Formats: sequence, structure tokens, C-alpha cells
Amino acid sequence: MAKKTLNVAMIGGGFMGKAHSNAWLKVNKFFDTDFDINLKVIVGNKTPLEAFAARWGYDEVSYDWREVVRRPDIDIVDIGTPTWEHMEMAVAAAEAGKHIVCEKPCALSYQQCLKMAEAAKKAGVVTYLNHNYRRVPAVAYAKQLVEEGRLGTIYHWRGAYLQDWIMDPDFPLTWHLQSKYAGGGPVFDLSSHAYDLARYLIGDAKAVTAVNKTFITERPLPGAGAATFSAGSKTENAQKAPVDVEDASFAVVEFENGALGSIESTRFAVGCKNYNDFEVYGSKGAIRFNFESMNELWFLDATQPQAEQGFRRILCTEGVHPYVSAWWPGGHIIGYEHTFVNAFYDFLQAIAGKGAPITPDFEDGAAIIRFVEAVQLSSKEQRRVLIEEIK
Ligand code: SOE
Repeated sequence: MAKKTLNVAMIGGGFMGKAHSNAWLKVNKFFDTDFDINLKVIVGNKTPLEAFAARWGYDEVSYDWREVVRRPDIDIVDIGTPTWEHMEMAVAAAEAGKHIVCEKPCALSYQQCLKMAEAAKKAGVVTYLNHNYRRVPAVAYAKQLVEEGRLGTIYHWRGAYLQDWIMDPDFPLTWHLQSKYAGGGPVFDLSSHAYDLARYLIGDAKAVTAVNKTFITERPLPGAGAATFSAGSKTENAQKAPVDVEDASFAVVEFENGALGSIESTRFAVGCKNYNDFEVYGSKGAIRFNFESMNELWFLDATQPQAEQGFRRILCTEGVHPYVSAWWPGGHIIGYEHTFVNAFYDFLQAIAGKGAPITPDFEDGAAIIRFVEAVQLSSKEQRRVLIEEIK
């Protein structure tokens, strides 16, 4: 029987437009789903996207997202734009009855996320918030170990998401460095990922005590064509403007389950390129993961005879590990882009009503940004903040 075709409208043709388009093209090559996927429209604002459409195989280009999300021939709206645009786009897409993929972080505030979640619930549409690191096989396997009780009572979570791409004082004041567009700095960009992993593996936080820091307090305004993910073209004698977001953050986190932990994020950790790292310590065992060695999980089984105890490396590339059987034979490692394909498989299964509802969704997004806001408030007021204070 012919599969139903789902038409995708991709909003945003940048880094995420590329990663998402790749995943839409690959999902049915490696997984069996109920749907064929058609890249119907790529939607932009200023940058011409005709070449992008030709490269990735979109039928059409549009520069009017409001018109596109209402089209009856669009089934999935995929939001790959800067954070400040997420709420308006997601609410419009939900009200038009579209299933929605949205890039992280969910939105600029807890209240915006709640509006997105409410609109999606009212419309009965499936939402997926692309905190893609849950779909690294090693991370999904870590979740299995925790759920099987192999770590016992969880005492500690240590999360650190470290990068180094804006250490250059000449890196321009792009949208990532302006609170009105990004919500904040690495707390929104990276601590959101780190907290999503904490929620996924050990549960919600109860309180945070955080200190944020801005190292470079003013930057050149973006010159024409200044790249976003590199120092870009140094615009000589460029006008400078103040930076209103943090460059780094350290939060002490008290979890609902009694665990004590930390979540730090920065884009000034020289040499750390995409160092998304966590450690979990429990009464019966411990795990360690770092995305820069994304196929490996380090596990210590504290129930072993003490003389034999030690962290052992599990190469999570066997068919028994989550998602791996769709890809390659044992030992053939996978990469960043595969996590998007794994996620889109789960998203299409959720649309088909198969398997568990996909997470993280907009409800999870609200919980994540509630934590993010608590971190910002704690640093601003220099005090411990209960998550429940954030309304
Ligand atoms: C930049 O910090 C960035 O692109 C994040 O925005 C992504 O979410 C992360 O996956 C890689 O780094």
C-alpha cells in the first residue's frame, strides 16, 4: 500500500536548516516509517534560498512563513530559526493543525513555552523540541542503565557543556549574543541542552544557585556577511555595542530526587569544541559521557568485587544499543547528524501513533526554560532560587 506523503515546510536555511533537511532526506533510508517525506518549501527571510532549495531538493522557496504555515498542503512545520521567532511560528503552526519540530532552546521565556505547549495541546498536534543529544545511542543506553537501577540511588549529576567559538573579541554581535534574539548566552544555548540531559536521566531540579559572567562586554556590530559561527570578516573600525548576555555560567543544582549536582556552560573554554559532558554517580554505579567521544559510554559497576572495580568503556555501536541497528554493523561509529535522523524517526512514529509519545516536546521545553530563567534570576539576585518561583 502506498505510504501517505507528509510535506515539510522548513523555516530557516542556516546550520539547522542543513542538519534538519539532511535528516528528513535520510530518515526513510535507514528507518521504516509509515510516511514518505517531501521537502515542500524552504522558508527564509532575507538570505536568498534558491540555491539551498536546489541543493536539498525543496519544491519551492518562500519568504513568508505566515502564509506557508497555513497552507493546507503542509503537514509538518520545522522551525530552525533563532529563538526569538519560535513562539509566534509554533503557535501559528499549531493553530493551523501542523505537527511541529522546533529547534532548541524552546523560546525566550517560560511563559512563551507555556503558550506553545498550550496551542499544541489544544490542536492535538505532535511537537518535538530538538534537544538532539538524547538520541545519541550512548546517551539513550545510559538512560537504560539508570532505569534498570544499575546506578542505584543517584547522588550526583555533573553537567558541563563547554565550547570556545566566541573567544575572539572581534567575533561580531550576532543574534546569539543579544538577549532580545537569543534569550541569553550559553545558559539558553548550552545549559538548556545540559539540563535536558539531566531531566532525561535523573529528573527535574528543585533549586539552583548560579553565577554568570560576561568576559567581553562589547563587540563589533556584524558587518555585511559576517559569519555567525566564525570570527567572520573583521570589519575595520566597526562600531561596537554592549553585550547583554552572559559568556559563562556555573549553577549548583538541587534535584527533586535528592541528588546534588552542577551544570556549567561556556563558549570560552579554549580547546573544547562541542564538549557536552555529564557524569552521574549513584550508590551502585556511575556513568560518564562526553559528546566529543560520542560513541563511548564509561560505566562503573560498584556491585563488582572491589578489586575489580573501575570505569570501563562501552563502545555503543552494537545492534543492541538504541538506534544502532538502523545504521551500521558493530563498531562503525556514527556522528552528530545521525542524532537528528534518530529523532525524526521517533517523531514520525509519534505521528503514526506508534511507540511512546516523543520527548522532549513543548511541555519539556517549558520545564527547561523554567530552569534557565531560574539560573538567570539566581545569578542576577545572587541567591538560591526555587524553580517553582518562576511563573
Ligand atoms: C552552538 O552553541 C551550537 O550550535 C548549539 O546552538 C547547538 O544546539 C549545539 O548542538 C551545537 O552548538
